[in-house]
Amino acid sequence: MRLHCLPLHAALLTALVFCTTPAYAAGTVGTGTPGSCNEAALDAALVGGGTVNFNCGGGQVTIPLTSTKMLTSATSIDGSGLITLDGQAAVSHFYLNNAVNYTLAGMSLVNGKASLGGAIRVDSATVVLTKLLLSNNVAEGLGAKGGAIYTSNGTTLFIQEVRAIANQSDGSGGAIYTSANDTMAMGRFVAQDNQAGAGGGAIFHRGQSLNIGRSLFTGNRVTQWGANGGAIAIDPAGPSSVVLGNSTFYGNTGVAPGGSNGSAVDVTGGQSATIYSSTFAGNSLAEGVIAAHGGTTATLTHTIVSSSLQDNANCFTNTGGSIADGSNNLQFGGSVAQSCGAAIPVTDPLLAPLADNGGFSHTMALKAGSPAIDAGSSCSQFDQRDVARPIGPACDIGAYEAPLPVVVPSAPGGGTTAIPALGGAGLTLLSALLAGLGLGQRQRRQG
Ligand SMILES: [Ca+2]
Repeated sequence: MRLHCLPLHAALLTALVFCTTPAYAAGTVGTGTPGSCNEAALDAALVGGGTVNFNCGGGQVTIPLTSTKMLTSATSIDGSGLITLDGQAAVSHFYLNNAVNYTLAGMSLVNGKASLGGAIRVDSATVVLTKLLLSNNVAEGLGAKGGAIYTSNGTTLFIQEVRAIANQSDGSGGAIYTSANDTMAMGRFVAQDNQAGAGGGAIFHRGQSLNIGRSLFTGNRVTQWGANGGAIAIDPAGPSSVVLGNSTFYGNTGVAPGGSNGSAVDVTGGQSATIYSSTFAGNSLAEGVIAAHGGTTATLTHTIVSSSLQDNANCFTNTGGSIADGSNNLQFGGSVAQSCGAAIPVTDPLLAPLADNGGFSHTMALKAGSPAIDAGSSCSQFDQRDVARPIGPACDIGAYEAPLPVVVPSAPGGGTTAIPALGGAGLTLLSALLAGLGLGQRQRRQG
């Protein structure tokens, strides 16, 4: 049996290597026309596992599903970005069972429905999800978990370049729920507008290791009184390791101050959590943007926690929880100015609106004069956009590394005009234009 080993992003999954085993009869869905790509053809291609591709005429094709695809053999399915599987608000897409490897790539899984995992349920398998859109999937009913994805029984889940948008769980985990003994690592993930009745508007993590890097959480929410974690609720069932880095949390919400803990992130269960090089802004309607309780310590490093609402502390702790200042943080706003720690400076980080600044997901750029610029030390190698740090004399606080300011002579005879905060493409274009005009001049930022 030949093994195909695909190294995942080293910074996210240090030294982890994922191996698929596509040694079974390969299946191709379709015979070259959109009409040939139907559910029966998909069912036939999936028999026995192996590598499954699509031959549907080269355009976008939607295949309505009437049954969940129950897989028990190692399988790798690649839709090449052209295939949508539609659960028609009646069935989920995949139930990945057995202790084998699965890869799902290049597909949109939409309109799925189940009680556990509206699109994908995983039981004890190792799964790679890459270049997927998970949208409008629902976990419905009493005990619902995981609007798009539910894992259990020692599952290992790797997620890369996946967008989870507008999924919903009546219970916990608007997009994803992990059970005890499961591990999950994700990079370049976007969770937007997901909703959970109970905890974790985007993610509810009960499992062991959780590693999130270079991701965006925006517009996620919890809806029931007492539900925690507008974006992420972390409540491990046993020993765990939780690390969140180089990510932006914007506009996530709880139910109300006093009705939820952690409008963005809630950690409990007595396990430590580390949050580094991340930006929190515009989250509201909970006790704290970041909440730690149940004996849990959340350590912040190189992180901006900013709230514009006067009824919302930036950090909240109770029942033995604590927030640790791991150095180089900023906090701003909120009714309790230094709620993330007395040693953390309270100052306006001068964040620009959430926007496309390059990279896989939107970020909040640092405006000129931001105290976050060059205020870090020994940051991670890349920011949320995969821009190498540091730029300038030091790395920046938060998920976004600001470009060098461009200084242009304003007029013959003297004076300069700073043009800050251009994205990489804009900077390249401006440099080219200036070079053409004989004005090219980049100046390293001082201090
Ligand atoms: Ca810098």
